[in-house]
Amino acid sequence: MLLTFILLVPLFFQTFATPVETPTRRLDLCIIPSVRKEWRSFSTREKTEYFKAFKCLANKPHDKRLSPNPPTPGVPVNASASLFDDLVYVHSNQLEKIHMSAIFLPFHRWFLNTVEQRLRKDCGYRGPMGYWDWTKDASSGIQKSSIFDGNRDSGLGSFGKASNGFVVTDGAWGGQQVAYPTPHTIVRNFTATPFREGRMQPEFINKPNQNVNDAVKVSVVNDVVKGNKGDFVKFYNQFDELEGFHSGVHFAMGGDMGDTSYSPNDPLFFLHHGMLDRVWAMWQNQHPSNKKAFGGGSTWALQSAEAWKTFGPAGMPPNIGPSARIPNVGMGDSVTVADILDIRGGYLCYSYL
Ligand SMILES: *[C@@H]1O[C@H](CO)[C@@H](O)[C@H](O)[C@H]1NC(C)=O
Ligand SMILES: *[C@@H]1O[C@H](CO)[C@@H](O)[C@H](O)[C@H]1NC(C)=O
Ligand SMILES: [Cu+2]
Repeated sequence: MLLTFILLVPLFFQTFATPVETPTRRLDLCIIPSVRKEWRSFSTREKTEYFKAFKCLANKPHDKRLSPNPPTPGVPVNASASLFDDLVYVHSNQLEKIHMSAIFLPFHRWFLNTVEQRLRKDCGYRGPMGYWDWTKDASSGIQKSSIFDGNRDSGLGSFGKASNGFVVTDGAWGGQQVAYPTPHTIVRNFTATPFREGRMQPEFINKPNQNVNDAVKVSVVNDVVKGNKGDFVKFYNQFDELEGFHSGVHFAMGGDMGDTSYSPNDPLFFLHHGMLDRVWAMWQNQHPSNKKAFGGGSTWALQSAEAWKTFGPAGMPPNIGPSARIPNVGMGDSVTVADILDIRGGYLCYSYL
């Protein structure tokens, strides 16, 4: 204890002696982690502040640092779009590199943190970040979750109506204009059986009748978290099974959430991915050999049914390790996977309640 103190004190002062902000990364101590909590434990005021901050990003001008190389196919950068849209663009830009590949979890951890930092620095947001623990809704049906609240200031909004193309008209984000891939307002078209309804090419699907409410059960999450000791590839293959809780929830929501490239248009994305990041952190905390475990393919195997069968979610070679750089598309810090493996590791500083 005393030794720890002696070692930490000089480090503490050194942190203040060197500039805290650098163009690439911060290396300060994580003394007061920012909190991420379940959406239902936000107060109404906290929910309202959360959406106010997102709307603030949607009212900020385009950030010229956004630098796709190359641009998302068929979707050039729109200089009249907002800072919020820029962040959505970052997610769309490297579709097949950052989904169903080893870097999926690190990229999305970095992405959530980058959005959080923009909410705080550009929009003065001081509240918590959130997650949607869908395991709480598995038995009643996720579409009946109380999170789909239509309140204009504090609600995530409900589902659109068929007669109106499933456009979301209520909640704080209903009617909000987003720019990518083309200007629109968000859509949610729910089905509990997205694979039976062809929302993913059938050649990749092993369980066409999978019901999303079976994929989000607490027992499913427990299996993923408690198993796969020390083996990131095995863990991630089970975590991101195509019919599982990650893709299952996206495709079940349909509309914007069902679009792998542009799903962050719907603020539900950030709560869903908060939960996914939390599940990864739970696995990391389950065993010392899980903490720094990382590896796998660098691009998705969704190019052919054969590649998918061979490689699965953890992706195709060339393989990458912790020194791989997270593609930031000019936005946010440029960091490696190693920098974000610990959510309280200095560069990142948050914790899940
Ligand atoms: C660019 O974004 C603005 C603001 O959302 C929108 O009005 C405009 O139509 C967009 N242009 C294109 C070509 O999509
Ligand atoms: C809504 O989902 C159903 C079933 O998956 C599909 O047939 C329909 O085309 C979708 N409609 C819209 C507007 O997305
Ligand atoms: Cu994604």
